[in-house]
Amino acid sequence: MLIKVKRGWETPESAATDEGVYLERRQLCKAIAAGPILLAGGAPAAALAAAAPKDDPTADLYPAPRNLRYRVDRPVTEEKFATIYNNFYEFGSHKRIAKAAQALKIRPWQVKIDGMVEKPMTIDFDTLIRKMPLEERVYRFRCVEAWSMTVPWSGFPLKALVDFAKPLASAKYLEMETLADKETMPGLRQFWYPWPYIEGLTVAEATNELAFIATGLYGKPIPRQNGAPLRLVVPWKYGFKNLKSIVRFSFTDKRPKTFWEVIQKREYGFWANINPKVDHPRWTQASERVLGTNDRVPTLLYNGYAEQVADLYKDIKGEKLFM
Ligand SMILES: Nc1nc2c(c(=O)[nH]1)N[C@H]1C(S)=C(S)[C@@H](COP(=O)(O)O)O[C@H]1N2
Ligand SMILES: [Mo]
Repeated sequence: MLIKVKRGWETPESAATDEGVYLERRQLCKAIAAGPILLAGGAPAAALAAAAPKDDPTADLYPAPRNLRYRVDRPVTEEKFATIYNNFYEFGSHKRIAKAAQALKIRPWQVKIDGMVEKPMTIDFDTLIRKMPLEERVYRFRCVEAWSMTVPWSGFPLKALVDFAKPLASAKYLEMETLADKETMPGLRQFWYPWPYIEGLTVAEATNELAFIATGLYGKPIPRQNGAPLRLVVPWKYGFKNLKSIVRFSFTDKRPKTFWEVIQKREYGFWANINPKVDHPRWTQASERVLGTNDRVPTLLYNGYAEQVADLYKDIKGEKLFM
């Protein structure tokens, strides 16, 4: 039994996470069908919790305390769907890469922090994570291909890493890079893709309260197929911005050339903010299929996070913000 120091936003029942509670919550949501739903409490959560992999050196950090500020009025996607239907082109350009991704070597894992920072460094993931304030957040997630899910990520605000990195005032963007390892990633043989997978945010976006680095999923260390040991989560942007298995955070004054932008700039831009009224050139973005169900639901502006992020864009003119 883990004893944790309670933070202000923590309630007793939020200290543990498990699929059972989510399932129960799902039923609850179906029954109520409208309005914000409180997290199910009172279930013997700890007793139901699935075990974290014992050989993971961060296993003791999970489940992280849930931050109740970040919850949504949608049922949480069942773990089995979020962990078998994935996009991770390094392991193949289709959705069934979970098995192949088990080849990913996640220890030792070095993270480089460089570019326009006070002091460039390379830090071991296990050292880094223990310097960061871990919590759990339930977020919506919307892929540009018009499927969506709702999952509990564990991790820390990207802002905590930015503060730790101490960028210079001249830095305007944060460029991030995924591991590119030919030995374990068969997708890299598809040489026409511009490896490594690069993504980027403005520093203002990176320090927005919603920008999150996930190290866990469903109250356990994050599975390889979902981007172990650390991946970006920016829920107001299309899925492809949420790069996986990050090895480098680099501060720069030049806008990064992102992976999908290099492949097809007319379809996948730098900003990629979610907007149901701005269609993809080849399909509508008005609605989305809910992963693991036959439901289609309307897509929301900024994926439902306008309150937190709309201000970031109010002074930006002449940019394709929703592409
Ligand atoms: N390195 C890397 N990160 C990636 C991708 C990828 O192919 N490679 N695919 C992206 C896309 S298109 C989506 S929708 C999400 C999927 O995340 P999930 O598999 O955890 O649901 O990962 C994103 N991050
Ligand atoms: Mo995606």
